Amino acid sequence: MEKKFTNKEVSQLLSNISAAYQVLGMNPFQIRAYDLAADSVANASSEVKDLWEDGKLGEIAGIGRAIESYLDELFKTGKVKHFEEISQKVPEEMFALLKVPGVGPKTAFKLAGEGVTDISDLENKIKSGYLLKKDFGQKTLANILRGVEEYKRKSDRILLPVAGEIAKQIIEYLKKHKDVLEADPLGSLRRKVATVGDIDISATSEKPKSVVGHFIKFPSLNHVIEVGNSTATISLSNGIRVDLMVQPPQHYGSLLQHFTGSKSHNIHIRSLAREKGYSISEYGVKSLKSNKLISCKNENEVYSLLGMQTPPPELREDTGEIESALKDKLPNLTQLSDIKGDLHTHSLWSDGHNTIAEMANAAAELGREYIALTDHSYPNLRFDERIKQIEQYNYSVRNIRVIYGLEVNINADETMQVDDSILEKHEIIFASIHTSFRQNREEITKRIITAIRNPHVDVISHPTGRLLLEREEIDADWEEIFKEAAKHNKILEINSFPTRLDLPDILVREAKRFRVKFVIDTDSHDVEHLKLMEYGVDVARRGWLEGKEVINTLPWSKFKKVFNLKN
Ligand code: DGT
Ligand code: CA
Ligand code: CA
Ligand code: ZN
Repeated sequence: MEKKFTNKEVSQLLSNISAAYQVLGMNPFQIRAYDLAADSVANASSEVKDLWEDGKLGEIAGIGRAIESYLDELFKTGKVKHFEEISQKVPEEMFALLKVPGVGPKTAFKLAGEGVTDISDLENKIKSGYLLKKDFGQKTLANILRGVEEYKRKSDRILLPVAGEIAKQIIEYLKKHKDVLEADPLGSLRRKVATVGDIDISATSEKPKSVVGHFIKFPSLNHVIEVGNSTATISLSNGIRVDLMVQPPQHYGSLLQHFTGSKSHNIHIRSLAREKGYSISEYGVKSLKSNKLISCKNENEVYSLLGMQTPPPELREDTGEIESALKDKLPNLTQLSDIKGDLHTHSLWSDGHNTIAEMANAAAELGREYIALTDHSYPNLRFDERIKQIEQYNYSVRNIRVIYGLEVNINADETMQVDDSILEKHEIIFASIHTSFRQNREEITKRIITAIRNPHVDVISHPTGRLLLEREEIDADWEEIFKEAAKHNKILEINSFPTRLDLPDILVREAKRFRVKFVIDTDSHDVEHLKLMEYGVDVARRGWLEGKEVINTLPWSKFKKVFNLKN
């Protein structure tokens, strides 16, 4: 099978060579060259292997001639002889240890030398005191252990759609059992958190024990972690954990309320309940006066007993939703059916997989009234020809309007990837950071603010640059950015792509306080991606956004006026 070589893998390989060079005490300039190359591959907006296939490897700044020829060898033959020779001079185990934040090449080398084989072995050998006896300081080991915890936290979580798909299968399986009346996904999955720790499922049945018995026979089960009369925890063959809780119908509302969480929401709700003379748990609501259980078949009954509205699950983080619900003042959150257009998409003109017509037809199929094609503004793109093609499409089709836009890189030096004369020909401009993510706070903030001030820029897309489970957010002064966006009437994107979900929910809520406006879009590179809009809507809801704060909830007749577009 031909190996794929993703940017992540290539970048990892180059970092490993840099690490080996460092341990072997090689020339600092060579080391620097590998670090630079690893960084630019990790941050490249296209797949490096694709560029190589097109003979465009040289276009990536940061890859020098020597490394370019090694990558050529890698993609041609699947390996690099020189890299293998270098790697053989250091213990192989050190490379796995480098994944721990804070562990550099020298430490990894030393640890491997002491017989540490992988990250979990590292954790054991610190906790058992073994490494303390081996010439590692207490403080160093405490730092490493903190790095191990951080690594575990990050790698343990799963993306929301992945968790959703698994939960769906389990629920279908549960519902096949005759004693299951209802089954629902709960926990962080129901609150639509961007990443999920474990999957929580509830079921209602008169015979909880028989439901639990069925659950622990789920086909892709790896092993049963814990099992009781009405609860069980299992681990699936892919390592994901699933919790099940079952309650009879008269208390199912209490279970839904408890198991949806969050923990901090529940703690607040329970103390509120006490003030009102109730005790709330997953098993039911009890009146403190009569010491009797009160039946709550659904969640609304629990919340209304406390004299409040039912907060949408996405808001249940104890960040003001309880106070609002008590005052009957919950926001009217935006929803998927409000969305009228998709404004960030790519076609074959840049790195997308489909033609403009295919993208537009698929969007129309989903009920969108408009779609903006915002291909990357590669400087050698035939911009005029592309615009003409879009205009021709618009001329021939009535059910959707295609907007010709661009996604333009904000260069590290604050300039734009292409001249203003190119930007001004287009109907909408998205500006985004695709390189040099690790500039300091002052530099990167200024970079975004300069883009906001560019009169041609309409939207800042995926503002934090994070890639979930992969790349941290940039370090920027968000308050400054939100103020500037509000002042210049510029829009911030909520990117629906499940690895991005960017702006993140917490920043959405903060930006909202500055009266910033938003668009929710898919950043589709394929017709299939157009369906990912729901995940961006989830983020908007977790950020407390109402429909009126999201520009692409406007029907075309109003949207075109905001952007001054012809029909
Ligand atoms: P996760 O799994 O890390 O993505 O986050 P959650 O929110 O799904 O947390 P999880 O699976 O530990 O627990 C599911 C829900 O159960 C949680 O959202 C609220 C409830 N819960 C768990 N532990 C406690 C607790 O100690 N006190 C209270 N009041 N509720 C809890
Ligand atoms: Ca959970
Ligand atoms: Ca759980
Ligand atoms: Zn894009």
